[in-house]
Amino acid sequence: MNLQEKLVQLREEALVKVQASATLQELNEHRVAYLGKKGPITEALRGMKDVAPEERPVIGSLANEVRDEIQAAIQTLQESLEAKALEEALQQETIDVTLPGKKVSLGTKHVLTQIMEEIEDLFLGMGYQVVDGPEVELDYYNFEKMNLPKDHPARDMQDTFYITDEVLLRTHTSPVQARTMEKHDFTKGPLKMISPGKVYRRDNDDATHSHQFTQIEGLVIAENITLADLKGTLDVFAKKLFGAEREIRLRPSYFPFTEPSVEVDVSCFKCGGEGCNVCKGSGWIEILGSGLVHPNVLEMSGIDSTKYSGFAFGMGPERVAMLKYGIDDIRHFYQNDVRFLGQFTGKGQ
Ligand code: FA5
Ligand code: MG
Repeated sequence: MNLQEKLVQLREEALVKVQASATLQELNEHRVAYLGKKGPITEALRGMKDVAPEERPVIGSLANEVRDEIQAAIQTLQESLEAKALEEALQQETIDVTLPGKKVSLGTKHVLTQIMEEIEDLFLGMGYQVVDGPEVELDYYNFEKMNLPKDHPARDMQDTFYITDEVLLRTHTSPVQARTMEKHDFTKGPLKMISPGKVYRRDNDDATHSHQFTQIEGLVIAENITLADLKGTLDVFAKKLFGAEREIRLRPSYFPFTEPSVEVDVSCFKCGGEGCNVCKGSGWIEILGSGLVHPNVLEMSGIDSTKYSGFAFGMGPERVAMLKYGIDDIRHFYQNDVRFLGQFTGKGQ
Protein backbone atom coordinates (compact mmCIF):
# COMPACT_ATOMS: atom_id res chain seq x y z
CA MET A 1 0.00 0.00 0.00
CA ASN A 2 1.50 3.30 -1.00
CA LEU A 3 1.52 6.33 1.21
CA GLN A 4 -1.42 7.94 -0.52
CA GLU A 5 -3.64 4.90 -0.03
CA LYS A 6 -2.45 4.67 3.55
CA LEU A 7 -3.53 8.24 4.28
CA VAL A 8 -6.96 7.73 2.69
CA GLN A 9 -7.50 4.60 4.73
CA LEU A 10 -6.35 6.37 7.86
CA ARG A 11 -8.90 9.08 7.26
CA GLU A 12 -11.79 6.57 6.90
CA GLU A 13 -10.75 4.74 10.02
CA ALA A 14 -10.21 7.85 12.16
CA LEU A 15 -13.50 9.47 11.16
CA VAL A 16 -15.47 6.32 12.03
CA LYS A 17 -13.80 6.06 15.45
CA VAL A 18 -14.20 9.75 16.21
CA GLN A 19 -17.90 9.66 15.32
CA ALA A 20 -18.36 6.64 17.58
CA SER A 21 -16.91 8.42 20.66
CA ALA A 22 -19.44 8.57 23.44
CA THR A 23 -17.47 10.63 25.94
CA LEU A 24 -15.05 13.54 25.95
CA GLN A 25 -12.43 11.25 27.42
CA GLU A 26 -12.79 8.75 24.59
CA LEU A 27 -12.61 11.54 22.04
CA ASN A 28 -9.43 12.84 23.60
CA GLU A 29 -7.89 9.40 23.38
CA HIS A 30 -8.58 9.36 19.61
CA ARG A 31 -7.08 12.81 19.23
CA VAL A 32 -3.86 11.68 20.87
CA ALA A 33 -3.86 8.43 18.88
CA TYR A 34 -4.34 10.00 15.43
CA LEU A 35 -2.99 13.51 15.67
CA GLY A 36 -0.36 13.15 18.39
CA LYS A 37 3.39 13.25 17.78
CA LYS A 38 3.57 9.49 17.78
CA GLY A 39 0.41 9.06 15.67
CA PRO A 40 0.14 7.55 12.16
CA ILE A 41 -0.10 10.87 10.33
CA THR A 42 3.15 12.16 11.73
CA GLU A 43 4.54 8.71 10.99
CA ALA A 44 3.29 8.85 7.37
CA LEU A 45 4.80 12.26 6.83
CA ARG A 46 8.08 10.94 8.03
CA GLY A 47 7.93 8.41 5.14
CA MET A 48 7.97 11.33 2.66
CA LYS A 49 11.68 10.95 2.22
CA ASP A 50 11.05 7.70 0.25
CA VAL A 51 8.54 9.41 -2.06
CA ALA A 52 9.54 10.65 -5.46
CA PRO A 53 10.16 14.42 -5.33
CA GLU A 54 7.42 15.26 -7.86
CA GLU A 55 4.81 13.39 -5.78
CA ARG A 56 5.72 15.08 -2.51
CA PRO A 57 3.50 18.17 -2.90
CA VAL A 58 0.46 15.98 -3.69
CA ILE A 59 1.05 13.69 -0.75
CA GLY A 60 1.94 16.61 1.48
CA SER A 61 -1.29 18.41 0.78
CA LEU A 62 -3.28 15.17 1.13
CA ALA A 63 -1.70 14.61 4.57
CA ASN A 64 -2.65 18.15 5.66
CA GLU A 65 -6.16 17.64 4.34
CA VAL A 66 -6.57 14.35 6.24
CA ARG A 67 -5.26 15.94 9.46
CA ASP A 68 -7.58 18.98 9.10
CA GLU A 69 -10.60 16.79 8.46
CA ILE A 70 -9.94 14.61 11.48
CA GLN A 71 -9.34 17.73 13.58
CA ALA A 72 -12.57 19.32 12.39
CA ALA A 73 -14.55 16.15 13.15
CA ILE A 74 -13.06 16.01 16.64
CA GLN A 75 -13.83 19.70 17.22
CA THR A 76 -17.47 19.33 16.15
CA LEU A 77 -18.06 16.30 18.31
CA GLN A 78 -16.26 17.89 21.25
CA GLU A 79 -18.56 20.87 21.16
CA SER A 80 -21.66 18.76 21.12
CA LEU A 81 -20.38 16.49 23.90
CA GLU A 82 -19.52 19.54 26.03
CA ALA A 83 -22.95 21.04 25.46
CA LYS A 84 -24.53 17.73 26.46
CA ALA A 85 -22.41 17.55 29.64
CA LEU A 86 -23.41 21.09 30.60
CA GLU A 87 -27.05 20.32 29.99
CA GLU A 88 -26.84 17.27 32.23
CA ALA A 89 -25.05 19.20 35.00
CA LEU A 90 -27.69 21.93 34.93
CA GLN A 91 -30.44 19.38 35.07
CA GLN A 92 -28.94 17.75 38.15
CA GLU A 93 -28.31 21.02 39.97
CA THR A 94 -31.76 22.48 39.35
CA ILE A 95 -33.07 24.49 42.33
CA ASP A 96 -36.78 24.29 42.98
CA VAL A 97 -37.62 27.90 43.67
CA THR A 98 -41.17 26.96 44.63
CA LEU A 99 -40.03 25.05 47.73
CA PRO A 100 -40.92 26.92 50.96
CA GLY A 101 -37.91 28.75 52.46
CA LYS A 102 -36.56 28.36 55.99
CA LYS A 103 -38.05 31.07 58.19
CA VAL A 104 -35.52 33.13 60.15
CA SER A 105 -37.07 34.28 63.41
CA LEU A 106 -36.08 37.84 64.26
CA GLY A 107 -36.09 39.25 67.78
CA THR A 108 -38.05 42.37 68.65
CA LYS A 109 -37.42 45.19 71.05
CA HIS A 110 -38.93 44.55 74.50
CA VAL A 111 -42.35 46.17 74.78
CA LEU A 112 -41.07 48.35 77.65
CA THR A 113 -38.14 49.55 75.53
CA GLN A 114 -40.63 50.38 72.78
CA ILE A 115 -42.82 52.44 75.14
CA MET A 116 -39.82 54.23 76.66
CA GLU A 117 -38.50 55.11 73.20
CA GLU A 118 -41.92 56.38 72.17
CA ILE A 119 -42.11 58.61 75.26
CA GLU A 120 -38.51 59.79 74.77
CA ASP A 121 -39.24 60.68 71.14
CA LEU A 122 -42.28 62.69 72.17
CA PHE A 123 -40.33 64.77 74.69
CA LEU A 124 -37.25 65.12 72.48
CA GLY A 125 -39.63 66.58 69.90
CA MET A 126 -40.67 69.20 72.49
CA GLY A 127 -37.05 70.23 73.13
CA TYR A 128 -36.22 68.14 76.21
CA GLN A 129 -32.79 66.58 76.71
CA VAL A 130 -32.40 62.98 77.93
CA VAL A 131 -30.27 62.59 81.07
CA ASP A 132 -28.99 59.44 82.80
CA GLY A 133 -28.52 58.90 86.53
CA PRO A 134 -27.12 56.19 88.83
CA GLU A 135 -29.33 53.35 90.14
CA VAL A 136 -27.16 52.99 93.24
CA GLU A 137 -27.74 56.42 94.70
CA LEU A 138 -26.92 58.50 97.76
CA ASP A 139 -29.63 59.07 100.37
CA TYR A 140 -28.66 62.71 99.91
CA TYR A 141 -29.95 62.90 96.32
CA ASN A 142 -32.77 60.36 96.58
CA PHE A 143 -34.34 62.00 99.66
CA GLU A 144 -32.60 64.98 101.26
CA LYS A 145 -32.26 67.10 98.13
CA MET A 146 -35.87 66.22 97.35
CA ASN A 147 -36.97 67.99 100.53
CA LEU A 148 -37.10 64.77 102.57
CA PRO A 149 -34.77 65.14 105.56
CA LYS A 150 -33.69 62.03 107.48
CA ASP A 151 -36.65 61.85 109.86
CA HIS A 152 -39.35 62.96 107.39
CA PRO A 153 -42.47 60.81 107.72
CA ALA A 154 -43.07 60.86 103.94
CA ARG A 155 -40.00 58.64 103.50
CA ASP A 156 -42.41 55.81 104.36
CA MET A 157 -44.21 56.45 101.05
CA GLN A 158 -41.32 54.68 99.33
CA ASP A 159 -40.02 51.63 101.16
CA THR A 160 -36.32 51.57 100.49
CA PHE A 161 -33.57 49.00 99.89
CA TYR A 162 -30.65 50.47 101.85
CA ILE A 163 -27.07 49.38 101.14
CA THR A 164 -25.52 51.47 103.92
CA ASP A 165 -27.00 54.35 105.94
CA GLU A 166 -26.05 56.74 103.16
CA VAL A 167 -26.26 54.54 100.05
CA LEU A 168 -29.43 52.99 98.63
CA LEU A 169 -31.10 51.67 95.49
CA ARG A 170 -32.96 54.71 94.19
CA THR A 171 -36.69 54.54 94.87
CA HIS A 172 -37.57 56.96 92.05
CA THR A 173 -35.88 58.85 89.22
CA SER A 174 -36.33 62.18 91.06
CA PRO A 175 -32.70 62.33 92.32
CA VAL A 176 -31.69 62.98 88.70
CA GLN A 177 -33.61 66.27 89.02
CA ALA A 178 -31.25 67.44 91.78
CA ARG A 179 -28.16 66.18 89.95
CA THR A 180 -29.17 68.11 86.82
CA MET A 181 -30.35 71.29 88.57
CA GLU A 182 -27.00 71.62 90.39
CA LYS A 183 -25.15 71.75 87.10
CA HIS A 184 -27.51 73.72 84.89
CA ASP A 185 -26.37 77.10 83.62
CA PHE A 186 -29.50 79.27 83.33
CA THR A 187 -27.72 81.96 81.37
CA LYS A 188 -27.83 79.44 78.50
CA GLY A 189 -31.62 79.00 78.69
CA PRO A 190 -34.30 77.06 80.57
CA LEU A 191 -33.84 73.51 81.86
CA LYS A 192 -35.94 70.85 80.12
CA MET A 193 -35.04 67.24 80.73
CA ILE A 194 -36.36 63.73 81.01
CA SER A 195 -34.57 60.84 82.69
CA PRO A 196 -35.61 57.23 82.10
CA GLY A 197 -34.33 54.31 84.16
CA LYS A 198 -34.84 51.53 86.68
CA VAL A 199 -35.97 52.11 90.27
CA TYR A 200 -36.38 49.79 93.28
CA ARG A 201 -38.85 49.59 96.16
CA ARG A 202 -39.71 47.13 98.85
CA ASP A 203 -43.24 46.86 97.43
CA ASN A 204 -45.14 43.59 97.44
CA ASP A 205 -45.53 42.37 93.87
CA ASP A 206 -49.08 42.29 92.53
CA ALA A 207 -50.86 43.01 89.21
CA THR A 208 -49.73 46.66 89.13
CA HIS A 209 -46.73 46.73 91.51
CA SER A 210 -43.23 45.33 91.19
CA HIS A 211 -40.17 45.67 93.48
CA GLN A 212 -38.15 46.72 90.43
CA PHE A 213 -39.77 48.85 87.75
CA THR A 214 -38.99 51.80 85.51
CA GLN A 215 -39.79 55.47 85.68
CA ILE A 216 -39.34 58.44 83.41
CA GLU A 217 -38.67 61.66 85.25
CA GLY A 218 -39.48 65.00 83.64
CA LEU A 219 -38.36 68.45 84.75
CA VAL A 220 -38.81 71.94 83.32
CA ILE A 221 -37.43 75.03 85.05
CA ALA A 222 -37.66 78.53 83.64
CA GLU A 223 -39.17 81.89 84.50
CA ASN A 224 -42.96 81.97 84.88
CA ILE A 225 -43.70 78.24 84.72
CA THR A 226 -47.19 77.54 86.11
CA LEU A 227 -49.54 74.63 86.67
CA ALA A 228 -51.07 75.43 83.26
CA ASP A 229 -47.76 74.45 81.59
CA LEU A 230 -47.78 71.13 83.45
CA LYS A 231 -51.41 70.45 82.51
CA GLY A 232 -50.78 71.30 78.86
CA THR A 233 -47.72 69.03 78.72
CA LEU A 234 -49.51 66.10 80.37
CA ASP A 235 -52.42 66.60 77.99
CA VAL A 236 -50.15 66.33 74.93
CA PHE A 237 -48.52 63.24 76.45
CA ALA A 238 -51.81 61.48 77.26
CA LYS A 239 -53.40 62.19 73.87
CA LYS A 240 -50.31 60.97 72.03
CA LEU A 241 -49.97 57.75 74.05
CA PHE A 242 -53.60 56.77 74.60
CA GLY A 243 -55.55 58.62 71.92
CA ALA A 244 -57.98 61.55 72.36
CA GLU A 245 -60.94 59.37 73.41
CA ARG A 246 -59.32 57.87 76.54
CA GLU A 247 -60.40 59.30 79.90
CA ILE A 248 -57.74 60.99 82.06
CA ARG A 249 -58.11 62.62 85.46
CA LEU A 250 -55.84 64.82 87.56
CA ARG A 251 -56.17 64.11 91.29
CA PRO A 252 -54.77 66.35 94.06
CA SER A 253 -51.96 64.56 95.84
CA TYR A 254 -48.95 65.08 98.04
CA PHE A 255 -45.21 64.87 97.39
CA PRO A 256 -42.64 66.62 99.62
CA PHE A 257 -40.82 67.90 96.52
CA THR A 258 -43.77 69.52 94.72
CA GLU A 259 -46.39 72.05 95.73
CA PRO A 260 -49.13 71.74 94.60
CA SER A 261 -48.96 68.05 93.67
CA VAL A 262 -51.18 66.05 91.34
CA GLU A 263 -51.38 62.44 90.31
CA VAL A 264 -52.68 61.40 86.91
CA ASP A 265 -54.97 58.41 86.44
CA VAL A 266 -56.20 56.77 83.24
CA SER A 267 -59.50 54.87 83.10
CA CYS A 268 -58.97 51.14 83.50
CA PHE A 269 -58.65 49.34 80.16
CA LYS A 270 -60.12 46.15 81.56
CA CYS A 271 -63.34 47.24 83.23
CA GLY A 272 -63.66 50.68 81.62
CA GLY A 273 -64.23 52.26 85.05
CA GLU A 274 -66.52 49.69 86.69
CA GLY A 275 -63.81 48.39 89.02
CA CYS A 276 -61.95 45.10 88.70
CA ASN A 277 -58.93 43.19 89.97
CA VAL A 278 -56.47 45.15 87.82
CA CYS A 279 -57.54 48.62 89.08
CA LYS A 280 -58.36 47.21 92.53
CA GLY A 281 -61.98 48.23 92.20
CA SER A 282 -61.33 51.94 91.63
CA GLY A 283 -61.90 52.05 87.88
CA TRP A 284 -58.66 54.06 87.43
CA ILE A 285 -54.98 53.24 87.10
CA GLU A 286 -52.39 55.77 88.28
CA ILE A 287 -49.63 56.45 85.73
CA LEU A 288 -47.70 59.36 87.16
CA GLY A 289 -47.07 61.78 89.98
CA SER A 290 -46.28 65.44 89.32
CA GLY A 291 -46.49 69.01 90.52
CA LEU A 292 -44.77 72.38 90.66
CA VAL A 293 -41.24 72.06 91.99
CA HIS A 294 -41.14 73.00 95.69
CA PRO A 295 -39.16 76.23 96.34
CA ASN A 296 -37.02 74.34 98.89
CA VAL A 297 -35.89 71.94 96.16
CA LEU A 298 -34.90 74.82 93.88
CA GLU A 299 -33.03 76.65 96.65
CA MET A 300 -31.18 73.50 97.76
CA SER A 301 -29.74 73.25 94.25
CA GLY A 302 -28.77 76.92 94.18
CA ILE A 303 -31.68 78.18 92.06
CA ASP A 304 -33.38 81.47 92.98
CA SER A 305 -36.99 80.48 93.69
CA THR A 306 -38.19 84.08 93.45
CA LYS A 307 -37.04 84.19 89.84
CA TYR A 308 -37.51 80.64 88.61
CA SER A 309 -40.29 78.11 88.91
CA GLY A 310 -40.83 74.71 87.36
CA PHE A 311 -42.85 71.55 87.05
CA ALA A 312 -41.82 67.93 87.41
CA PHE A 313 -43.35 64.53 86.84
CA GLY A 314 -42.43 60.90 87.35
CA MET A 315 -44.31 58.33 85.31
CA GLY A 316 -44.38 54.54 85.24
CA PRO A 317 -43.84 53.20 81.71
CA GLU A 318 -45.09 49.74 82.77
CA ARG A 319 -48.45 51.25 83.70
CA VAL A 320 -48.50 53.23 80.45
CA ALA A 321 -47.84 50.06 78.42
CA MET A 322 -50.47 48.11 80.41
CA LEU A 323 -53.10 50.74 79.65
CA LYS A 324 -52.10 51.11 76.05
CA TYR A 325 -51.97 47.42 75.20
CA GLY A 326 -54.42 45.95 77.73
CA ILE A 327 -51.79 43.98 79.68
CA ASP A 328 -53.43 42.78 82.89
CA ASP A 329 -50.37 41.88 84.99
CA ILE A 330 -47.13 43.87 85.40
CA ARG A 331 -45.18 40.64 85.99
CA HIS A 332 -45.50 39.75 82.28
CA PHE A 333 -42.86 42.41 81.55
CA TYR A 334 -40.18 40.64 83.54
CA GLN A 335 -40.82 36.96 82.83
CA ASN A 336 -39.50 37.13 79.26
CA ASP A 337 -41.95 34.62 77.86
CA VAL A 338 -41.52 34.93 74.08
CA ARG A 339 -45.23 34.16 73.59
CA PHE A 340 -45.91 37.42 75.41
CA LEU A 341 -43.02 39.48 74.02
CA GLY A 342 -43.57 38.32 70.42
CA GLN A 343 -46.96 40.05 70.34
CA PHE A 344 -45.32 43.47 70.36
CA THR A 345 -43.51 43.65 67.07
CA GLY A 346 -43.34 47.46 67.04
CA LYS A 347 -42.91 49.82 64.15
CA GLY A 348 -40.72 48.73 61.27
CA GLN A 349 -39.49 45.55 62.93
C1 FA5 B 1 -42.86 59.12 92.65
O1 FA5 B 1 -42.06 58.22 92.57
C2 FA5 B 1 -42.46 60.55 92.47
N1 FA5 B 1 -41.02 60.64 92.43
C3 FA5 B 1 -43.07 61.09 91.19
C4 FA5 B 1 -42.93 62.54 91.03
C5 FA5 B 1 -41.89 63.08 90.32
C6 FA5 B 1 -43.84 63.42 91.62
C7 FA5 B 1 -41.73 64.43 90.17
C8 FA5 B 1 -43.71 64.76 91.51
C9 FA5 B 1 -42.66 65.26 90.78
P1 FA5 B 1 -44.95 57.55 92.93
O2 FA5 B 1 -44.45 56.77 94.08
O3 FA5 B 1 -46.41 57.84 92.91
O4 FA5 B 1 -44.21 58.95 92.78
O5 FA5 B 1 -44.56 56.77 91.59
C10 FA5 B 1 -44.72 57.36 90.32
C11 FA5 B 1 -45.26 56.35 89.32
O6 FA5 B 1 -44.43 55.20 89.29
C12 FA5 B 1 -46.62 55.81 89.68
O7 FA5 B 1 -47.64 56.68 89.23
C13 FA5 B 1 -46.65 54.49 88.97
O8 FA5 B 1 -46.93 54.66 87.59
C14 FA5 B 1 -45.22 54.04 89.07
N2 FA5 B 1 -45.04 53.10 90.22
C15 FA5 B 1 -44.91 53.39 91.52
N3 FA5 B 1 -44.70 52.28 92.26
C16 FA5 B 1 -44.69 51.26 91.39
C17 FA5 B 1 -44.49 49.84 91.51
N4 FA5 B 1 -44.24 49.26 92.66
N5 FA5 B 1 -44.55 49.08 90.38
C18 FA5 B 1 -44.77 49.66 89.18
N6 FA5 B 1 -44.93 50.98 88.99
C19 FA5 B 1 -44.91 51.78 90.09
MG1 MG C 1 -48.25 57.53 93.46
